[in-house]
Amino acid sequence: AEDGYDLWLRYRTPATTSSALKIEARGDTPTLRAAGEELRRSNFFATKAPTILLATATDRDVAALRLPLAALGDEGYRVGYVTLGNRRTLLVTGNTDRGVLYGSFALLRHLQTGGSLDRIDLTSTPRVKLRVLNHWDNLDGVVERGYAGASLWDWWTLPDFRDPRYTDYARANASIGINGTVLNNVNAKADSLTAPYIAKAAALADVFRPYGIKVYLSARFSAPIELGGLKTADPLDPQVAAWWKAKTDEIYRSIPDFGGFLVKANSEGQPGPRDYHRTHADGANMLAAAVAPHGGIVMWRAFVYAETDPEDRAKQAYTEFKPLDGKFASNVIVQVKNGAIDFQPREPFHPLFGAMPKTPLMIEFQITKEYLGFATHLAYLGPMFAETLGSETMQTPGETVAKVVDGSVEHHTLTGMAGVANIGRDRDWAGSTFNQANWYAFGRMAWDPTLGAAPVAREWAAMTFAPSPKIVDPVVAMMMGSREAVVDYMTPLGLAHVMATGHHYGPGPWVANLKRPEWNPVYYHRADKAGIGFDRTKTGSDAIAQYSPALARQLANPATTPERELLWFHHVAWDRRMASGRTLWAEMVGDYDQGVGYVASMRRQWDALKPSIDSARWTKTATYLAVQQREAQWWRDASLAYWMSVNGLPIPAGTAAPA
Ligand code: GCW
Repeated sequence: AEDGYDLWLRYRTPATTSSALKIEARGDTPTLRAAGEELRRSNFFATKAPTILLATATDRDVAALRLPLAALGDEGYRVGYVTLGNRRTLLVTGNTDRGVLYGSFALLRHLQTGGSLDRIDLTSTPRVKLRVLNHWDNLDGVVERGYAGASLWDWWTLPDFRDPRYTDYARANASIGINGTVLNNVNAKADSLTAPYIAKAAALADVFRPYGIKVYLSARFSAPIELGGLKTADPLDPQVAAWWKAKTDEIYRSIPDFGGFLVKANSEGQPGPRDYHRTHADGANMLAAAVAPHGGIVMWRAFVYAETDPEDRAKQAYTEFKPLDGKFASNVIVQVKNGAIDFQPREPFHPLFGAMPKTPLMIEFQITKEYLGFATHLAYLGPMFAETLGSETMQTPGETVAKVVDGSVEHHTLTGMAGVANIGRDRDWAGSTFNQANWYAFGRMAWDPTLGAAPVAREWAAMTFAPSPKIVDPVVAMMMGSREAVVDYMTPLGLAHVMATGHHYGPGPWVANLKRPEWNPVYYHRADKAGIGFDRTKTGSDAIAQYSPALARQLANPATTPERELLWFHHVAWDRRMASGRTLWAEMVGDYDQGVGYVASMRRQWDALKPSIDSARWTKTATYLAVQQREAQWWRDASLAYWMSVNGLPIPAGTAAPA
């Protein structure tokens, strides 16, 4: 039965056998073997059976063709027909085995999406260097903010047992170009750096290596105290630096191509250099020195906010990091969240993008839907990724977040995109079929941040279901508006962080009694009798001053602030006139309603697809859509009831009809 295990790697049409497929690989490396095996899994080549040649640019026959391969770099590929000794051959090539592997997956994608076998001309090079999943997996198997079962890593049976599922995980990632994985939670335990866990990580690295995937670990900054028995973890203490160097050398003895460390420091209770009155650069550079001789890197997170700091939480990362621009070692990349607060259904882009020209910045997206309805709500995140990546920083002409991330603005070569994984041990990996699309879209957009959300959704739908417009069109139509629907029924018009406390599931805009003020939803929406929204202009927290002067000028005025971000930047009167002519209050009510209505329309579209989709995947999705509709209504009704208790206004006529 279809249970979603195969993800988008379904090679089912045409349903013939692949016995006639001729594949020749030049060289016998694990990566070329993986490429050949992948092609052999498919049924695509039976009828015409061209010879497929997997070979790198250094192969004598390939070199003789004098193809312009240099520009492909060390991960790009070229797939197309060539004539070799009078024989028409489908050549899959690149400068490295990894290029050939990515080319093999591109070939499969071409055929899975209905491309013809006769005309093939696929060339691509990734625009971003580090395309990395962040697993928030704890060593006890619990995944923080994970909604797809326990951790995929079975620490109990590693390193001896290498579950074949680890290989399937690597295949799925390689198919979308992901080339790194951080195995453990950023809320890290020092134990992950002990010898037994290094051996377990090494076993996973062995499985992933042929697929071009490097392993990284989250490092707990206080590990020298906890594991090394030192009195301090002060990054400027020579003993501390020596401990990290020795630890790093130990890791590289087991994992020669270890990628490096990811660090969450001085945030939400995690230890860090600030505990010793050192800067984040001091901390990052100390670790960077330890991994540098091995070619490793440090991904240092900018997600910081301190308990003692009364500053607007949205400002704290910039306040702390902007002055450190130019102070980081060359193998450090600062990892900046999507959103100055925290992965909300919609946040304006983070003000650090464009503000630290001397420092490579990678973006961190959350693929798991902590704030967007967990596993059950259907929310395709492609449009959210694209919206952020396409945001104009207005620092230099034409500068977008994507161009900061891909290094083109400041000519950085260390570039990256991280995605907090939504993967667990569920049969379907991600908790639902449509959640798989978010994993897929993350990988594809990390490879090329300029790919649009819709083309990526089309690929995914064709591969996941079937390449028929009768299926792809409605599925893509459902997906494309789904994230906006979540924004509408949860956080319309720039609201944020109004979710219930702790787990973040369901509405909680009334919550006001948590011990840290900046955890309370009332801190974010600031609704009162007069109006609603967080004033981030000069009369408020002045967070807008962290953007470029040109953008800050726009955001200073509610009239020139995009309405979708209005309440993020301004405290606005309930009766303010919106572009639609409605009052703010009527607009809000209309948005909540529209979100609920969208879910109802997705259910109708899905119902119509019943005859075209296998029953297991159809039924699970249909059930989840019913849950989503019930909960969208809950969000709307609970939120409106609360706002009405604050503003005393009635529901405007013609809106919020009970569904
Ligand atoms: O989004 C918040 C989450 C925490 C998470 C933290 C972070 C890993 O609620 O669960 O901790 O952000 O990104 O560090």
